[in-house]
Amino acid sequence: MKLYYAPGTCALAPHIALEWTGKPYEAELVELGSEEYLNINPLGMVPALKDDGFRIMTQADAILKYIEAKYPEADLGVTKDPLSQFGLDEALAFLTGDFHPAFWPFFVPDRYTVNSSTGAQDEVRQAAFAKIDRVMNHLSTLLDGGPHVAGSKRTIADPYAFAMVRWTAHTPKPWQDYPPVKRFMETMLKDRSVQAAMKAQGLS
Ligand SMILES: N[C@@H](CCC(=O)N[C@@H](CS)C(=O)NCC(=O)O)C(=O)O
Repeated sequence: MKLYYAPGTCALAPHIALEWTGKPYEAELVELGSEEYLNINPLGMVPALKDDGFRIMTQADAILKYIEAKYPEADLGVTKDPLSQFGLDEALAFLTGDFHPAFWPFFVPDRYTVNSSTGAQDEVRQAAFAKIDRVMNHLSTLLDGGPHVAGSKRTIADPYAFAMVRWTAHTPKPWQDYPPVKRFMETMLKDRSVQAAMKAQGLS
């Protein structure tokens, strides 16, 4: 299995999940937007995954689910009862559909307005920050009931949240200002596999 990543992006999530499986894998650093990477993944985004004989796989949540399904012995999912499954799926959908998109207008405001003035770009960032704060508050609520994003055990939702929560370091309200998220992040940062994936991506 080969994971394509750019440092500190949401590709950190499957990188941690792969570390958690303990199975062999490769991780290849790519340059976002480069011709070379577009030839591998026409969407030009990370993460992407290549597994034996299959086409390139994209979409962080689908990749995480694939890793979980491929290595059941790593126990990165939940029990098969419908409510547990719903809890994990709901968390993954929140992370993909609400959490991740909240950040992009903040980081690349020029994609969200055709007005290139500093004022217009700042307005996009302000509007984006309000949404980031909302999703961080919701994540705080999820983490208030226990140390994991979904259910009562470690799942693929944990590294997914971890990878993106790190981005709040660049916003006016970093994760340390949301107490349940702070507890979660500090626990994750002590995890050896998390540390290994971060080291491999040149992150501290
Ligand atoms: N829908 C994709 C989005 C992936 C995505 O936006 N990845 C970011 C990094 S976190 C990226 O590659 N951005 C490059 C770009 O937007 O050009 C997924 O969930 O995997």
